Amino acid sequence: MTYKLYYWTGIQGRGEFVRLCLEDAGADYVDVAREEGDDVMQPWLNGDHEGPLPFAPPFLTSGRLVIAQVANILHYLGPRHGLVPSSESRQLYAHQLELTITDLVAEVHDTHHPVASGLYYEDQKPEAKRRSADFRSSRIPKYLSYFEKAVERGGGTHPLREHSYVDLSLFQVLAGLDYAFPKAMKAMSPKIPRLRALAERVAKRPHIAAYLASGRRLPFNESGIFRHYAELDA
Ligand SMILES: N[C@@H](CCC(=O)N[C@@H](CS)C(=O)NCC(=O)O)C(=O)O
Repeated sequence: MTYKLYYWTGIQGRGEFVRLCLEDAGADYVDVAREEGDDVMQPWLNGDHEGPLPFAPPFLTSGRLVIAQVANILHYLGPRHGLVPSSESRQLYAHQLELTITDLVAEVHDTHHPVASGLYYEDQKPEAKRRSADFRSSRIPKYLSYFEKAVERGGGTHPLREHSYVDLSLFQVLAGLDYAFPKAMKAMSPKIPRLRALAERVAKRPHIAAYLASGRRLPFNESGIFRHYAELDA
């Protein structure tokens, strides 16, 4: 069965967390908007389809299923592709960690759009600067120390004691934060050795290494979630 992933073209965005899972699994999938354009998603968002109604991309179809919300999509894909442990308690913990990553991603978005998503960055620069200063000094350390501790508790290499979709998402979080806030992340790095090692291992996984070297992996840019504005990393 071929999965269909729906996500905005031109950016990694939140779709990338799903792509990394599909790529690592070697799953058969189509990145539909990249083939047919962003307009292909509109009927789904307007509710012109049967079944569950997605609020926003990314969403995934699998046969008759329509699944939205990154953490929910990964909660569905994980057990099907051996990317989460089999016990209920471990799956709940994986989902909990992924929801925490979702919270972090929303805060990353708000560093450059603290007032309104519908306004340009240029229309909210003073607020973005203020928000980013707090994000760098308080939120990056709090989130990354938490995930570092989770890896430590999982035995030192994975939060779930084995490779899982959470590892893939943590790789993406570090890659994105390194791009957006290189100075802050340089200062943070000595405090997160286990997370750094985890990200290096993920990048070397054969399917992930092949994906990262492919044209399917778009570069980060200033339209996505993780944006580099030097003034926000000052
Ligand atoms: N919590 C959702 C957030 C989804 C989301 O905000 N998607 C963005 C693109 S990255 C979007 O298109 N939002 C439209 C909107 O919020 O109006 C998830 O993790 O999937």
